[in-house]
Amino acid sequence: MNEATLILIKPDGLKKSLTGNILTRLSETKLEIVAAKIVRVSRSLAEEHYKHLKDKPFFEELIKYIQGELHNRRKVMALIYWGEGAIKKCRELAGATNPEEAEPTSIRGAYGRITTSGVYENVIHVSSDPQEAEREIKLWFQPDEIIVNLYPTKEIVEKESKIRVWA
Ligand code: DAT
Ligand code: MG
Repeated sequence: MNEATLILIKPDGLKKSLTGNILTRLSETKLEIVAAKIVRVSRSLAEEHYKHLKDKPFFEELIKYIQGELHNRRKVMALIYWGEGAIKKCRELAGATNPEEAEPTSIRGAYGRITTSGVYENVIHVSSDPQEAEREIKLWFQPDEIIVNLYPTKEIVEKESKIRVWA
């Protein structure tokens, strides 16, 4: 069954110039990229994304990490991969959450590290299951930014909303 997963190349991945390497590794899956963009991560987006970890002692550092404050790179690359078994395929390539426990040939095993303050800098995020994927994709992307119809949508008329257009 086709499914979708959110992928984030985290600020350490961008700072270490790993985008090409990571995308090359992910291309082994033969999945399709159906959305991609560079995002400046707000505090509220970071907190919402990691809300399942808000009681953990490392939460504050994790928020700083995903916002790029630990790497002076205030952006992440967000993509959606889509196809048969997308979540399992991408999580296998990513490797274990803890980079020291990840297979050395996995993305996190090859490129991740644990900082002295204990943050797992594991260069990539992959959704953990279909429910999380849906929650995360709806958090990071609007329907029109995705080239396939993943989830039901509706049309609304927004009155008096201010948008920026090219001058
Ligand atoms: P994953 O990213 O593999 O889905 P997760 O959702 O449990 O893992 O955790 C999200 C991120 O939080 C993870 O990529 C790195 C960080 N993290 C998780 N557990 C940690 C720990 N024990 N110490 C430090 N950072 C941790
Ligand atoms: Mg997770």
